[in-house]
Amino acid sequence: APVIRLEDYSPARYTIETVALDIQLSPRATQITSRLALRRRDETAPGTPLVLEGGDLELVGLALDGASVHRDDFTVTPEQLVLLAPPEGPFELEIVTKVDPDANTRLEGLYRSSGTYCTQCEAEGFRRITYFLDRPDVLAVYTTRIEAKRSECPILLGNGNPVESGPVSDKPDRHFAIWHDPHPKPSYLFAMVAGDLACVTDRFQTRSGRAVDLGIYVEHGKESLCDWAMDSLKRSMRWDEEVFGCEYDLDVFNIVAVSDFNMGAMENKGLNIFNDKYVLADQDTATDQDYANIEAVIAHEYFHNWTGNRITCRDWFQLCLKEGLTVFRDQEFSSDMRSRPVKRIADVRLLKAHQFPEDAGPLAHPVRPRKYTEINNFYTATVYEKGAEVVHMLKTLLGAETFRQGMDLYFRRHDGEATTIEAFLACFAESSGQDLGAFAIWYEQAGTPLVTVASRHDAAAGTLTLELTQDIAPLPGQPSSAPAVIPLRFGLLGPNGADMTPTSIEGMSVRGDCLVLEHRKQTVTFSGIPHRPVLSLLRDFSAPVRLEVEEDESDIAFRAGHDRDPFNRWQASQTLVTRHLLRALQGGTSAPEDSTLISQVFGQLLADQSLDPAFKALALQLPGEADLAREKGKDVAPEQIHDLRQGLRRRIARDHLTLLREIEALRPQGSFDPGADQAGARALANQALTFLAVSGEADDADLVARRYETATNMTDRLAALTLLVHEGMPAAEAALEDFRARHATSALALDKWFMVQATSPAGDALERVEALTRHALFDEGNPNRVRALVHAFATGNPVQFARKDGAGFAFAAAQALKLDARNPQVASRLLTCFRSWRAYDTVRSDLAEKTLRSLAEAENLSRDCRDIVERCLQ
Ligand code: B3K
Ligand code: ZN
Repeated sequence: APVIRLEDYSPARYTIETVALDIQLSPRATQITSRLALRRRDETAPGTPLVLEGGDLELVGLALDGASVHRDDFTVTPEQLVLLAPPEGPFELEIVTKVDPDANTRLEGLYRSSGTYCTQCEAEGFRRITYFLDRPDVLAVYTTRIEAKRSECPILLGNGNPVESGPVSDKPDRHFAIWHDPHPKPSYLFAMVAGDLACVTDRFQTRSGRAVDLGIYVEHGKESLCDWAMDSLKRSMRWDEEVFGCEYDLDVFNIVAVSDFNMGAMENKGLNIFNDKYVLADQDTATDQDYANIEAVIAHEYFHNWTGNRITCRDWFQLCLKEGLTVFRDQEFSSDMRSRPVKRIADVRLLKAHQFPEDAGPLAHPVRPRKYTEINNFYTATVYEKGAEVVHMLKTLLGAETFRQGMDLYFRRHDGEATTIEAFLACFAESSGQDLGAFAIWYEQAGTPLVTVASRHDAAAGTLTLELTQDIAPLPGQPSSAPAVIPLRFGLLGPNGADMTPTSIEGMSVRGDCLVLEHRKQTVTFSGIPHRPVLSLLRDFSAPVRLEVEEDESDIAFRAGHDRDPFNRWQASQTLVTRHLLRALQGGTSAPEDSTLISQVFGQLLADQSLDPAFKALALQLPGEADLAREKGKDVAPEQIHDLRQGLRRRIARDHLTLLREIEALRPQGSFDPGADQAGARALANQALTFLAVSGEADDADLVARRYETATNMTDRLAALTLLVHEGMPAAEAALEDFRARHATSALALDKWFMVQATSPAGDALERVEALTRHALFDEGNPNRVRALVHAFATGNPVQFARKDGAGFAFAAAQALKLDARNPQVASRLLTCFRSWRAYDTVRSDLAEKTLRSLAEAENLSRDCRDIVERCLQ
C-alpha cells in the first residue's frame, strides 16, 4: 500500500463549489446522482485531468455540461474516475453511481443498521457513495434530495436545513425530502439517514435569539431513553456560547442513534450520527459511567460544529487540529458540569491506560503523524487524548485569558477554512506575543518524556535545589529526541502541609505556580526555604510526561494526606502502591509488614469525611493490573501482577473491615439521579464493596450477592455482578442467568453481560469467551457486541489474554482475521491488543511474535490490518 506523507501535500487541482445529490434509496441498489460545479484552480494548467476517488463503486452514467461523456474521454475503475481533458472554464459534471447498502458490512459509506439507512463518511467513506475529490480541503455547498419508499422510510434526514418534502408524482409509494446546507464543508461531513424512526424534539434559543429545532431520532419504543442526551445537548450548546463564544448556525440540529456503528459518534454538519450506546440511557440499563460518557460524547460532537466543521483540517495529518482541540473542549465542559479534580483524574487515568502504552511501543506516532498508509488507524489515543493534553499545556503556559484570546483569533481568522496546526499555533503566538516554535515539538515528536528530579536541601542557606532532566526512550523510527517545553506546576509542602512561598526562584523560568522545563537538563534553586519541604510536582498533571522523583515513601504518603492539589493527592496514593508492588515484583521483599504504610494511608483515606466521595472512590482504587504492567515496562507476567495486587487488596480489606462496611452502607437511597453527586456516592460505596468482596468473610460474600439482588440501578447491579463473577463467588452463575433474562430486550445491557464474562480473570475465561462467540445472542456484525466480547477479552483481561500457552493470542488473531473480511476497521482496532507484546516475559513475547508473524503471512489481509501487524513487528 502506498505511503502518504505530510511533506507531499499539495492542494487539489480543481475546486468543487456546489454538490447536488439525488439519492434513490433501495436496499440492494441505491442510485446516487451527483451534480458537481467544478472549476480549475488558477494554478492548475488547462487540460489537467480531473482525478476523482471512488471506493468499490459502479459507474452508471457520466455527463459533462449536460452531454454524456464519450468513452475515450474518461477512465473508470471502482476506485477512480478520471476525466481526461476537462474544460478550461467552470463546468458541471453529473455522475451516476450504484451501491448496495445491504451488502455493506464495513459500515463505511452508505449502509443499513436495523433497517435504517445511514452513512459514515469520515475519513474516506464519501468515495463509497460517489466519485469525488474526497479530501478535507475541498469545501462545497451541498444540496441533498433523498427519495425512498414512504412506508419503509417515513423519516428522511440530511445535512443543513430542510427545504422541501412531499410525495413523488407518478410513484405513489415513494416520497422525497430536500436538505440544503449553506456552510461549505468537506465530503467527510456529509450524512443522510432514512428509516422508520421515532423522534424526540426540543428547542434551543441561541444567545442572539435564533430558534433551533432539536431532534433525537431513535428506534420506536426508545423515546424514553433520550432525556439525558437531550439535556446534555442543550447544556453543551449553552456552554459553548458562554465559554468559547460559539453559537449554533443552522435552524435544526439532529442526532440519530444507530446500533451498528464503528466508533462512538460522528459530527456530520447538523446531523450527528451516534452509536446508540452514547445516546440511550435509563437507570436500569445505563451505569453512571455511561451517563458521563453520553454527556461527554454529545458535547464532543456538538463542539465539532466549530472546531472541525466551521474550521476543518487541510489534510488528515492535521487530524489533531479538530480532535485534540475538541477533546480538550469536551473535557472542560465535563469539568464544569461535574467535579473538576475528579474529571482530571479520570482523564489522566485514561491517558495513561491507553495513550502511554501506545506511545511506548511500536505503534507510537506523533500527535501530528508524518506518514500513514491507512488513515483510519490514526484515530488514536495519541491524536485525541495527547492532542488534548497539548492544548491543555498551551492554556497552562499562556494563562486562561491569553488562551481565550488565541481561540477567538483562531475562530475569526480561519472560519470557513481547512487549515493546519501551524495556523492554529500562530493565533496563540500572536495573542501572547510568545514564540511557540519550541512548543510545537509536542506535535512532531512521539514518545512520553521521562522527567527525573533529584533534590537537595541546604538548611543553613535556606535553599532547595532541584536537578531536572528530560528524555524520551528510543522508538522505532525515532532513535533520539529533542527536549520539549514542559510546564511543571509545583508546590513545596511545609511541615503542616501548607505550601511554602520561596523568596526567589533562580535557574528556570517560572510562570505563576509553573516551572517551565525547556532543556534536557536544568537546575533550579528556591530560596527562603528553612525546612526541607515535601515536593509536589506536576500538579494537576500539567504535562503528559512520566515523572520520577528521588524521594522516600514517607514523602509520598505525606503528599497523599496533605497536598492541596487533589490530583497530586490521588497520584501520591497511586505511586505509593505502584512502587510497593513493583518492588515485590522485582523480586524484592513482599513481606506483609511491607504493606503496613499503604494500609495506613488507605485507612486514613477511608476515615477522612472531608473528602468528596467521588474523589475518595478514585483514591481508594488500586492501580489496575495494566497500569502496573505498564509501569514495570518489561518482563511482564500478568498473573504475577494479578496475584500480588489481589494480596494487597485482601490486606486492605481485612485491616479496615468495619470502616469499609460502614462506607458501603452509605449507598444513596431514594429516587435515582445521574448527576455527579449521587454517582460519586455510588462509586464510593461500590469501591468499598470491591474490597469487601475479597475479605474472605462469609458475611461479605452474602453482602455482594444481596447487593446484586436488591440493586435498583445498573451501576449497583453491574458492580455487584462483576465482583460475583470476577471473584468466582458462589452466586455468580445464578446472577449471570438473572442478568441475561432481566435484560433480554436491551442490547446495550446485554453487552455488559458479555463484557463481564470476557474480563474475568478465571482460568476458564477463554473457553467461556469462545463458547460465547457461538451463543445465540452474539452477533459478529454488530461492533458493540464484538467489542463487548472479543475486544474486552483481548484488551481488558490481561491475565487470560496473555495465557502462557498462547491460546489467548491465537484466539484474538483468529477473530481478527475472521472480522477483517467483514469490517476491516473493527478488525484492525482489535489487533492493537498486540501493541505492547515486547514488554512480556520471553515465553509470552515469543508466542505473541509468532502470532503476529502468522498474521503477516495471511492472504487478503485488509490494508487496515496489515498496517497494524507490520508496524507491530517493526
Ligand atoms: N470524527 C469522528 C471519528 C471518525 C473516525 C473515522 N474512522 C468522531 C469524533 O471524533 O468525534
Ligand atoms: Zn472528535
